[in-house]
Amino acid sequence: MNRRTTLAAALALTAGLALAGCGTGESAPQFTVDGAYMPQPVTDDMAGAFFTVKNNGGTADKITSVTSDFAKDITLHKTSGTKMEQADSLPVPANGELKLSRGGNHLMFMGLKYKPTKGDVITVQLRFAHAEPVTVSIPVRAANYQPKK
Ligand SMILES: [Cu+2]
Repeated sequence: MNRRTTLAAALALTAGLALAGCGTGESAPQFTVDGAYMPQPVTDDMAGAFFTVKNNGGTADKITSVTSDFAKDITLHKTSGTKMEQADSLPVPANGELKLSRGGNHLMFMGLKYKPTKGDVITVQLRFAHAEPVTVSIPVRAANYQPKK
């Protein structure tokens, strides 16, 4: 059971990334995450989450997986038409952003440890093909929550 040490390592790496990214003019991927939320799920079977990842660097990257103590199984999903399908990765363009939103790309959580309610905060680690992991705190909102534009 080394989940705790893995998490600690991820946090340490994230802190290092933030420091290394401060004031340097280089073009390595540098991420900021905005507007994260998880609508309070109806059951404890499944939950979704949304946010925007901004890449402030000149190098494209992609999210390849997401881990959390909150759920056994977290997958990346994209929506084509009315059908959602699992994606192996989600691209974050250089000097661009990856948007996860209702009806579009999203994170899908299954095997939840508990049913989250409004006011809870879920912590996840985004893992990239190239950059170090980024830890994101995702507040749980009302089931019908819509972010302000
Ligand atoms: Cu989905």
